[in-house]
Amino acid sequence: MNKKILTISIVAATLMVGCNNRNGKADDPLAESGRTQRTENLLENLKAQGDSGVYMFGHHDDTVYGIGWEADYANDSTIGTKSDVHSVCGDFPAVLSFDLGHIELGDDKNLDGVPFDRIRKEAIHQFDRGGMTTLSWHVNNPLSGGTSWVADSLKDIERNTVAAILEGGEKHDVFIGWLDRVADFLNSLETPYGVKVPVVFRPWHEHTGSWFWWGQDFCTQEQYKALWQMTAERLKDKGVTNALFAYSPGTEPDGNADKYLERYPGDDIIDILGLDAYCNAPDADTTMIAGYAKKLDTNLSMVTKIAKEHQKAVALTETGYEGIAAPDWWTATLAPALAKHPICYVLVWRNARERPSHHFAPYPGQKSVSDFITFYNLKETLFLHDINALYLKRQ
Ligand code: BMA
Repeated sequence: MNKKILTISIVAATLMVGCNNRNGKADDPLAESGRTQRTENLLENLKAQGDSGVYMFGHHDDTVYGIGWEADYANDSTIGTKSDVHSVCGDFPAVLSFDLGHIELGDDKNLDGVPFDRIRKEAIHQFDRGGMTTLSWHVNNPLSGGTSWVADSLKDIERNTVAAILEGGEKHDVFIGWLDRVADFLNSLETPYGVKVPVVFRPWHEHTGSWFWWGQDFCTQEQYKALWQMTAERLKDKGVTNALFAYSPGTEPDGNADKYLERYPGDDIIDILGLDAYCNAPDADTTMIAGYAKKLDTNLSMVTKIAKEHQKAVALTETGYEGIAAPDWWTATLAPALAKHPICYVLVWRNARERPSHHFAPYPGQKSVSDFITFYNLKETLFLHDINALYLKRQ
């Protein structure tokens, strides 16, 4: 090849690389980390958001069902159109959350009866309108065939489950297949114009308690860390480039950073430091509500301190007051508890259409509606209309 042709080839190749980056998508380049640039931008924006004293509001299964209704899954024109939160304040949560439980089984619907195809479409739609999606995973037990929740009668099996799915274990291959189904789903989160939808993936949550088979009493520290390592590695190997990872212990560390970090899989795996903390206060018991506020304060102080040292974003990855019996809970309890801490989002759990007392967000007629509207209007709270440029590079 003469010099001139060689030069032309190099220029042409350079131009092609410039247009078609390693990902093969003109406008969806991969960053140095191997994740899409938008995914990295999201992470940077989440960190900055926390530091600026505002936080996004999130609600689990918000747009797929609520009290007295369920979306028409056969009709795509209903995607992202109905929500208890929207019915109450005229805006959607900035953060939607869905669960991947039962995707591992190859089922069409998740453990709460929501089709995975609809979850995919909701996440893409939420991205298209500027909001964010987070995904949890209440994965079944591959050894006992049971659910995520430990069954007393199966305790011996539960104790061996994590060991059984790690490398060398009898269920390792099965479990890799389960992870591959998660990877396929994450890879399928792509807009029609070829952009991967960044999401926050939050598996292996509340492991500081012992109600899930990956919980404190059912595996060693090293096994729990290895579980995360295996998860992150397999998703990466399967080409997942659009997932941030959130670590979300429960309140058991109770302000003790060593406890919080005891099973931490490492800065190279985790992007967001989370906390799951619920308000249990039957009959609006004021002492119990105050206890929740204190518990939040103690644990969020700990998490935000750790996050500063590790340069991570912080989120209240799950919270809520089942039934919201105190009508002023949003502005008298939740907002003041969050005001002191640089979190990027707060997420309340679902409004179960099949079990109406199991609701964590208001719906028309619910007793905290008027207070929720005040909460919505606080300058600190961000809903969908308040969000812009979540996926753009920070200047
Ligand atoms: C729990 C409850 C369950 C549900 C699970 C996964 O907290 O809401 O009813 O199946 O989360 O969404």
